[in-house]
Amino acid sequence: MRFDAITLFPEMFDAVLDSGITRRALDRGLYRFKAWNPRDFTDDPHRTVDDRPYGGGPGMLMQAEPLDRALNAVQRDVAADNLVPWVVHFSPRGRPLDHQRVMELKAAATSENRALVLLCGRYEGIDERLLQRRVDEEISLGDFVLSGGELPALALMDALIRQLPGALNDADSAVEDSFANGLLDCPHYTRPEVWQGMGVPEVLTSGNHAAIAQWRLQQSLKITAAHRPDLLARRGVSRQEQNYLDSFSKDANRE
Ligand code: 9D3
Repeated sequence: MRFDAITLFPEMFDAVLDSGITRRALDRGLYRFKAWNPRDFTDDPHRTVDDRPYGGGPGMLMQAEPLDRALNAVQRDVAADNLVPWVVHFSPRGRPLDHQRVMELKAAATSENRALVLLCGRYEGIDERLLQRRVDEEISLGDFVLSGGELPALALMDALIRQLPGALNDADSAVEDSFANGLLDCPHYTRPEVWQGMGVPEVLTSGNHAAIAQWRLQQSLKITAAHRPDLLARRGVSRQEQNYLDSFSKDANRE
């Protein structure tokens, strides 16, 4: 898999890609990454990449031309790897990212020979004409204001890289099921068995693996129903799971 980021802050990517699972996956050759700075595609002495908005208003915009040239350079470079760019613009107006879209982008990258090109805006945004010409898809991280597209681009990379075969060790893999099965994670406990007077649910120290699996599923259902009923509605529940949920609400009514 290949990622190319167009960004005024390439250093931000080093910080994340140099640690943890993303670093190990890079060392294992599971993906490649290049950052491209639009400033390197200017031709004035000040290396200007921004200007004031037509119509007035606060702030500055990223100009189309340096980004267009950077995208041309990326296109040429990825073509040498027999890849075609898929340009993702990170923007507050984009579609909120979720696990399903992460998996679809992984499929596009691996089976359709796409290089994922991550276009990161700064300031108030990017000249609309560049977006119209060059962008395939717009992605948001959610309804809150960030200072630019770099952190969302890194979030997508992290989510995607950990899904690549060989990225996770056995120790990490167990952590995987949570969103993949559409439920939130169950609570976890580690040593000591009593901490500040608080114990661990008895079933977890029982050694009864079937009972433990059932407890964890029940907890996941209960937590998902309480915190994110929208996830349950989207995923649907089996007959067995519905029975659990009904018994939780009966318990709650008795309290
Ligand atoms: C505060 C300025 N906003 C209204 C006048 C517009 C605005 C422009 C640029 C708001 C944020 C940004 C920078 N954000 C991103 O580039 C961004 C983002 C985000 O802010 N939230 C969630 N997902 C994303 S993806 C890219």
